[in-house]
Amino acid sequence: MAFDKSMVIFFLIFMAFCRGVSMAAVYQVGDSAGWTSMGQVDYQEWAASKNFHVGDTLVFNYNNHFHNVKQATQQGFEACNATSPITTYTNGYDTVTLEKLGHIYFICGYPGHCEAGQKIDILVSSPTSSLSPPPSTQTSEPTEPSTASSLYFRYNLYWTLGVLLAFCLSGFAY
Ligand SMILES: *[C@@H]1O[C@H](CO)[C@@H](O)[C@H](O)[C@H]1NC(C)=O
Ligand SMILES: [Cu+2]
Repeated sequence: MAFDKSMVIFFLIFMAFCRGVSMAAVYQVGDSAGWTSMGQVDYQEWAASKNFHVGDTLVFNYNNHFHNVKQATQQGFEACNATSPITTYTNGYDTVTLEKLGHIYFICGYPGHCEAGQKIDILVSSPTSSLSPPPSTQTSEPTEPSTASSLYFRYNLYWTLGVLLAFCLSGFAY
């Protein structure tokens, strides 16, 4: 029983650790193409292929002679209107940490660029609860000391932790 409890605690600590690691994801907008108006990237498609969470970081990589990044309101995003941005970034390598749930909109402020598709709507969502809950600690089952079933439980738990670690390290846990 003590063994089972310590394993459950280990499992919970592990999950917290995994979550912390996963939440620090860094995404370069447009991947290797960066932040561009040349049409190589469908930013809506790019954004739809990711799961953004609070704590993740976006990197806008671009030539700042030709582009900038303006965080826009939903109206500004939809109308490609960059006249009253929430924030303007002009470094050419700008990092933005996602701080809250919901949509965050970015457009390029150079004439015609947003219209050409240099705009992105990032939806920051809470972590999915697709993972199964930790093993039950209920004591209602018969407490026959069965070496076979305890070994099976142990094997099963290590296997589960191994799979979770693999998911965690590849960034797909959340
Ligand atoms: C752009 O937005 C500003 C302020 O939000 C507004 O005053 C202006 O009329 C808008 N321009 C266009 C062309 O919609
Ligand atoms: Cu631009």
